Amino acid sequence: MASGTGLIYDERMMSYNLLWDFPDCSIEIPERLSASFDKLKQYGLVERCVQLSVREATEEEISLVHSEDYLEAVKSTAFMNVEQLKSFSYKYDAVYFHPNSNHCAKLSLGATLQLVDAVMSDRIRNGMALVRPPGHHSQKSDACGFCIFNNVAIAAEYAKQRYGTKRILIVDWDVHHGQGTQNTFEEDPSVLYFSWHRYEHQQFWPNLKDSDYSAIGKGSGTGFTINMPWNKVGMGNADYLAAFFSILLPMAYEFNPELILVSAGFDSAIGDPEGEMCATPECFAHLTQLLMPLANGKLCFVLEGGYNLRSLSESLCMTVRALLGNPAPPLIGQMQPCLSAVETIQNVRAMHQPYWKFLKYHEAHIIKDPSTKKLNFAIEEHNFESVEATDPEKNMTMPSMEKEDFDVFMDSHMKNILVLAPSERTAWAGDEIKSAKLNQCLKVEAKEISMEEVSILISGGDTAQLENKSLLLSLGCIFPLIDKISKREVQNGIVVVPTLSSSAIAARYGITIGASRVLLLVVGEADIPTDIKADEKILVVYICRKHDTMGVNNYFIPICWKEDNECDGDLLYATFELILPLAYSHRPELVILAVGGNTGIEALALAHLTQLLQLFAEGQILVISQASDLVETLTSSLLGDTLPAVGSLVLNQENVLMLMKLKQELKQHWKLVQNSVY
Ligand code: Q9C
Ligand code: ZN
Repeated sequence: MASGTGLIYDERMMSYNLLWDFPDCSIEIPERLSASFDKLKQYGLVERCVQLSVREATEEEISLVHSEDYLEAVKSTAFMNVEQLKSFSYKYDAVYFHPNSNHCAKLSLGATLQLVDAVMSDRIRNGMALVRPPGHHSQKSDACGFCIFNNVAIAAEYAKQRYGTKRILIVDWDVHHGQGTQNTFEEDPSVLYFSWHRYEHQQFWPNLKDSDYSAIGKGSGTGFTINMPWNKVGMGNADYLAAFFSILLPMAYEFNPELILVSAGFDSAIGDPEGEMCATPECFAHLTQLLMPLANGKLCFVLEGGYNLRSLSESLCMTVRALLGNPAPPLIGQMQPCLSAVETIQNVRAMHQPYWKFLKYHEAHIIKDPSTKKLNFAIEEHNFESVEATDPEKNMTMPSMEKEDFDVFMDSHMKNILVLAPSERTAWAGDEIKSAKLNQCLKVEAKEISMEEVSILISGGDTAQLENKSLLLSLGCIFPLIDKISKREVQNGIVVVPTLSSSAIAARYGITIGASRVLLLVVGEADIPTDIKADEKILVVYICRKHDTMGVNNYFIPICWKEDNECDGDLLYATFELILPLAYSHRPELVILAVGGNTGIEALALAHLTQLLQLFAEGQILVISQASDLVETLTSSLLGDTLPAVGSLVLNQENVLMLMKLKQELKQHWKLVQNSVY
């Protein structure tokens, strides 16, 4: 299995800059690279990465996307004086040339291809290329928007040609539309291109109709271009997450890419003068971690934009930390997408519905005139006070914030969110099980638990089950694991038990030793005591085949599946549509996943779920498994190994319709569940 995170940085890419007064381009400065690299050093991330060297791309490689004439024209700029450079630059939109531009553009592309080579040949698992010039605006025969050669588009063609890669996902999270990349692949079904971008109904640069949600690709590539236009500024963590849950992730899982290229622009982060968005740096750790279960972990990040040096460097560090396997810090801010974001999401889903089974069952209505819709929303648009009043970061998103104030905000914000990861990743307790993976984990001794100790955890009528001897034995393994996790001596744990009923008591125990909120996800059958169903500190999602709708409320959510279906697809669908939004809203400080023996769900699908649940509580999760044959796979997921794709993703219509109904009931209370205006 490939391991390690590659990092590419080379000072030579700082050797060009703007030589005349040209406000459109003044923000694209060499310090963007050095500031990013310095911050990586400061956080000790550079030495944790595998440093890769840079090379110049060849003309043949450039020609994978660009025309001969354009290549020659760019070459000629190396010998121009300032006047000539100026008039050459003005033939294009928002780009400047310098005598070193050609050399740097070749290094920038070469760095990108080095990263792709290292990932595709399994020398590393994933990586980040710090490059300039950026690439995603550049076209076959045009420079544009600070971009000269389209690094990511060429990388995709290169991977297809050199490695026979059949499905490539490009995630363009830069705040501008990568129209150059879109144009390259608009008729190509082997490349799924996703871009979100500031759009403001075409008022924002590059002001193209083709950046709207209605541009979905052409010919056999129809359905393989996904545009998410943001029609308001101020989009934040909840909006970005909602876009991933509602659109990108379901489509990406269905597409099943062999490689993911990320056009990683950080002008979509808070404080950026171009984007004017509000996502905080740790949001990029979450977005990264959400992509890591895909493509067998083969992720290549390539820098695009990002013009607030502080925000750029912090966000980039968060991304690299995630690539290295560190759990993401919890996200701040109110977990509610704004109305404008939800309108965009609904329109994109409606456009793509004919092409993707994961989108097939949704509201297919397009909202043409957004101003006439005013439904169901507490927040109509971001008003910069949507961060909770109790948050010390209140008002952080003021667009007029001075640089000094912004740095003060960032200093305190980063100090608040960064915690030291436990030195040990995974612990286990219980009887010996044959599992090679468990040998890589810390064994924790079980302890004796008395009935009295347990009976104070659950009230009244539910104590009867405590007579059960095996329950006490199970808890004797579970409690020490939760102790270790909560003391941060380990990050996560796994245990095999005969009955899942211990899981509800485990959740309560987590609360008593200090977690403010727990997420308990049960897949299989378990007795959930009434007082735990009613406990607002414990969000219980209970996925089963038998109906247990007693005591349903916003904190006890049964998802009852129809008998005799295989449910791998349904489980993933439920994960994106419901479980992840619920969990982000609840903000658990401990996650407990309990899985039964005969759930009809493949181990691999459960492993994906296990990996995704590590997005919460800084990865503090306890897996309670009824079946010992799941242990190897689930432990591997807890250890952060890469996962193969889930085999078949069949959706059962009945289950999907049931989920949609459930969403309708829950969205009033759990706002992140809402992804249509209805
Ligand atoms: N009045 C990247 O982020 N702005 N490029 C032009 C015209 C150009 C951004 C404004 C922004 C280019 C890679
Ligand atoms: Zn950009």
